[in-house]
Amino acid sequence: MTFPKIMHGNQDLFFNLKVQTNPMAKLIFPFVFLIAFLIYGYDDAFSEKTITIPFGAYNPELNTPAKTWYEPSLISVEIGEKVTWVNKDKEAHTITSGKGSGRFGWMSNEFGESDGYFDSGRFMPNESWSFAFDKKGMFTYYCTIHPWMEGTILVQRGIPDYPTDGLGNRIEKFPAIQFTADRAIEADLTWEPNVIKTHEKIRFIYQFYDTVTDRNLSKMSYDFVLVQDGKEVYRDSGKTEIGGDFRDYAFDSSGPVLVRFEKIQGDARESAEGRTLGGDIQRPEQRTVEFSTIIHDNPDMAFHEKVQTKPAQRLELYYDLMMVIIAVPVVLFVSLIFLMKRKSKPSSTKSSSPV
Ligand SMILES: [Cu+2]
Repeated sequence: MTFPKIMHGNQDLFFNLKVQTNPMAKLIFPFVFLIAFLIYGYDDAFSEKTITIPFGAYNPELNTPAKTWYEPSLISVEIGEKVTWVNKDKEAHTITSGKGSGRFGWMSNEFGESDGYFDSGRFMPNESWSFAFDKKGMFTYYCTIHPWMEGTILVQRGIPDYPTDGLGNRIEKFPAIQFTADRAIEADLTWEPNVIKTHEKIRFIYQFYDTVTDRNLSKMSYDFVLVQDGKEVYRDSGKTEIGGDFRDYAFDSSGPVLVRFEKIQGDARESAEGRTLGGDIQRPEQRTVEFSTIIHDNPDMAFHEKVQTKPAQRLELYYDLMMVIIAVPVVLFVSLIFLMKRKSKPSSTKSSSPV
């Protein structure tokens, strides 16, 4: 379990101060949630799959509550994963690899053909039988007693339970860190879930740091780019806010992916960092960092999540708002003192010059 580096040093003092003010708190709480999720939200990648033989499977007429002979009749598992069949019918059945007779084949004395990969033998009502698949492929099976009962198991390459880079090397800890070519900026990147599957919402969370001062750099503009098979599948420009920034994305296809940040720079007008890290960058390619990882096929084929979102609200507006809220009273207060001093001066000269 790795703890994400969201804040550096005195940054969290600033963070806490901001949380106490109401509109800011509303926006920062999702970030706090996010951090909590990162720490506790590890989900188990490996689980055992169960297939039920429903009541009525013994009857090929389909006039029983059974809608399929094996429920579900098609599932996808990973290599090494165990599948358990539970007999909820009133008769004994078998799980035998090979080809069944089809719905009506039994009428013409076809009883299916076993291929010898696996065979449960007869197992009785309320009993179960398990098999761990050790090779990739599509495997059909049937019941030797009721050959119209057919099912299919799709066995896919295993998904590691740890994150890797694009070459399959294990990423030991998050955030992953990269530096720009000019060594001016450190980019920290975490993604959740750590192991990425297709059709599932992935959250990329990142921060930029000044390599000299180790300060968290807010208000840095950048392009966030995802590249798969040499093609850009997503591009969005953004600006880091307090504590960093994030993007959500769901991948359609599996394979290696590049997560790239381009043209990372500050705004010269806005901050001291801006002057050193922003302004006129001669060669924007010097301000690119690239991370890589692998997208795995989602074994849950019924699952589709279409997400391509970015933070709904920008903190920037609130920065400006805070500036007004703080700056206006300060200016008023200072000018009030100034006015009082000016008023007191002429009155003193008046009284001291009666002649
Ligand atoms: Cu059977």
